[in-house]
Amino acid sequence: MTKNTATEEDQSKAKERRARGEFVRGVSGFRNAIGDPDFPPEPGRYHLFVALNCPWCHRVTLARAVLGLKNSITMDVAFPNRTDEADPVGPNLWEFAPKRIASLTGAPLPECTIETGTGEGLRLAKEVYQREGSDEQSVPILYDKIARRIVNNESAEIIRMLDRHAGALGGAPNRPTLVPHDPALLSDVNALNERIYVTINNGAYKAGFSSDQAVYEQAYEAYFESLAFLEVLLSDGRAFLTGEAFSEVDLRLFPTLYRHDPVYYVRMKLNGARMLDYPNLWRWLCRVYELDGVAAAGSLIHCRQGYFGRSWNGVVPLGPQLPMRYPEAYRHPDLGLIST
Ligand SMILES: N[C@@H](CCC(=O)N[C@@H](CS)C(=O)NCC(=O)O)C(=O)O
Repeated sequence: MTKNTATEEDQSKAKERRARGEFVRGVSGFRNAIGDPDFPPEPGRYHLFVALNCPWCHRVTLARAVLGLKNSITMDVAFPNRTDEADPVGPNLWEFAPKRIASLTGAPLPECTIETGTGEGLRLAKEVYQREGSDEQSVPILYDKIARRIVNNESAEIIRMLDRHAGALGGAPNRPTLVPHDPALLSDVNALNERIYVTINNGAYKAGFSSDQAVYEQAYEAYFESLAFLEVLLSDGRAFLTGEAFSEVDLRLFPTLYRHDPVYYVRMKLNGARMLDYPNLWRWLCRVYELDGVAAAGSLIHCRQGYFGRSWNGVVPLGPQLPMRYPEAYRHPDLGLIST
């Protein structure tokens, strides 16, 4: 049924697969686009609802930052842990709670905001959907503040519409082109995106959130095979995955590899190797981290607080500590040359 497995997971036999313990990501319901007659590209019109621990949101915050759209697309940030069983509405919901205390820091998280996109000061991301009769609850959400409607809640599509309309949305004149216009290059981008989505971005969740040993092992193998493949791809000295220019492929790989050593190695049981063990991928990670806006578009505090919350007794592992703490380590491409 699913058309594009670079965007979303194949849904065939999803019910049976879930019953066997496989984590199968669902399909997003809002699929309009900026540029449709109802949603003209204009600075100041659009809004994002995100959580900084969510890797799908991270794609979108990265696109907003590198395209220079931070002043023209507003954004609300949810607390990294969802609601719990004691919540009057229910557990497992994203909450706008700037005063909530993070167990990791013993203080509120300064990036977290109240909800401002609808102007109604909603508490839960779910309520943004409920206004439109939907029972979805996921982030990211791209919202139109003029039409007062959700535009789209599929990150792969949101980053493409931000790129396509970056000029009209108020983007920086010197911004990168994320999706190449050249058809040959575009087909490389699409093929790499698909492999990276299936085996790395979503593959990490399949490894970490499935309760079946065989599904986990297959996801683990595929994840590390793809890392080895990308390590070889970068070994010719190219700066980015499709050549000398930063593209959508780099943007979509980054949120997963940024989380690998400090979070996924433990949480997703992806403990075959660290990013530090891949000198080319490590240097690539540091190169992307250095780009304007990238470091500020993510937060490892939110990631560590969020991933080790409900499913990890609320206790957050402290490492890695050697050879350096993260994210400081991402400022050191030289660390990747140390072989252990
Ligand atoms: N297809 C969506 C997936 C987004 C997604 O799965 N977000 C997670 C957070 S990382 C979520 O909010 N899930 C809703 C839930 O589990 O209740 C996208 O890429 O935009």
